[in-house]
Amino acid sequence: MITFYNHLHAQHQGKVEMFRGALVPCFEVPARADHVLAELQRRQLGTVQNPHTFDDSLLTSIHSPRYLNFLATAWDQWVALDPAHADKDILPSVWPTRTFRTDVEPDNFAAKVGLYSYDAGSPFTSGTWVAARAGAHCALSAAQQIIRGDRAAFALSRPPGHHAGMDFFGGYCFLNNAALAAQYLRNAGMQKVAVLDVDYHHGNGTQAIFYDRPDVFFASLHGDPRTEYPFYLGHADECGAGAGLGANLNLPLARGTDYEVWSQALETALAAISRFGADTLVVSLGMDTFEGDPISGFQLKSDDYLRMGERLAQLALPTLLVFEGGYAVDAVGRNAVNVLEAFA
Ligand code: OKP
Ligand code: ZN
Repeated sequence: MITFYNHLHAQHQGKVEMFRGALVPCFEVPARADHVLAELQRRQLGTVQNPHTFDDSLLTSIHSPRYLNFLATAWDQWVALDPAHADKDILPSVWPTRTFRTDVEPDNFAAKVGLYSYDAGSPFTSGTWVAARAGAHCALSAAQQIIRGDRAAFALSRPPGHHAGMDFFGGYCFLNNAALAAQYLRNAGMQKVAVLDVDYHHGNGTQAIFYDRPDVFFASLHGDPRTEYPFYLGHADECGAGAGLGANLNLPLARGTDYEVWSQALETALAAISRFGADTLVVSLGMDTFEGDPISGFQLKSDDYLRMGERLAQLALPTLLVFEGGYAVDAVGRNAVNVLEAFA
C-alpha cells in the first residue's frame, strides 16, 4: 500500500490549548506522525511519497472561499497586529453563538478567529496553513491513487481533519482531509462513496459537510457525545436530511467500550455501508480508541487493530485510509501500522 506522507506536517506545532481554565501543552504533536512513519518504514509496508500538489480551487469543493482566505492570511494578520505575536499561537476567545450573525465577516481579528472556529483547544500557528494544505494534498494524492486503480492508499498527515467543517476549524482540525478525498473520488466518477470514521471522537465536520447528500454515506463509531468531545453532534438520531436522509449513521458508545462491543458496532456500520452500495471506502483512521490514549475513553488493545484492518479489508472495496487522532504517542505507530499491515 502506498503512503502519502505530509513532509510539512511539523510546520504545524501548537504550543498550548485551553483545558480546564489553563493553557496546557498540546496533545496533538508532530511526534505522532513521525512515529507512524518510522513504524511503516521498519515493517517495510510499501512506498512512502510526498504528496502531489493540487490546485487550491479543489479545496473550495468542501470549504467556503472566505474561510480558506482566512486560513491563508490569518498568521500575517495576527503578526501585523503586534510583532510580539510571532511567538504566540492564535487561540479564539469570542464566538457567535445562537442569535448572532455569521454572514458578516467582522474586521476585528479576534472576532474573525471566533467566527471561523468552535473551540479554544486548536491553536493556529505560523505554519498551520502550509501544513494543513499539504495534508489536504496527501488525502487528494491518495484519492488519485485509488482512481488510478490501486486497491488501497494511506494519507499520513497531521493536523487531523474530521472536525473541520465547511467554514470552521476546531478539534485540532483545519481542512477536512477525508471529506476532500471523498469529493475528489466523486468528481473522478465514483458514484457512491462511504466515509467510515473510527476515530474516538465524532467526525462532526465530515457529517455536516455531507449531511444532505445521498452520494456520500457517513458512518461513525465514537464516544457518546453526551459525555465526550465534540459534545454537540454525533447522536444516534442524526440520520441525514433531505436527499441525504438515511445516508448518515452514528453509533455512539459508552466510555470504557472494548473491542468486543466496538466490533459489534463496526458490523452494524459495515452492513449499512453494504446496503448503501458503496463503490469506494474512505476511513477516517483515528487511533485514539486505544486503551492508553490520554484524552479518550475506549479500551482497544494493540492486537485489536490487526482484527480491525482484517475486517476492513474483507469489504473488498477500494479503500483510502486517512490518519486522524491518536495521542498515546509511543503506541500510535504500532497501532496504526497494525491496521495497515492486516489490511494489506
Ligand atoms: C481530535 B481528533 C483534551 C481536550 C480535547 C479536543 C479533542 C480533539 C480530538 N484536553 N480537545 O478527533 O482526534
Ligand atoms: Zn479523536
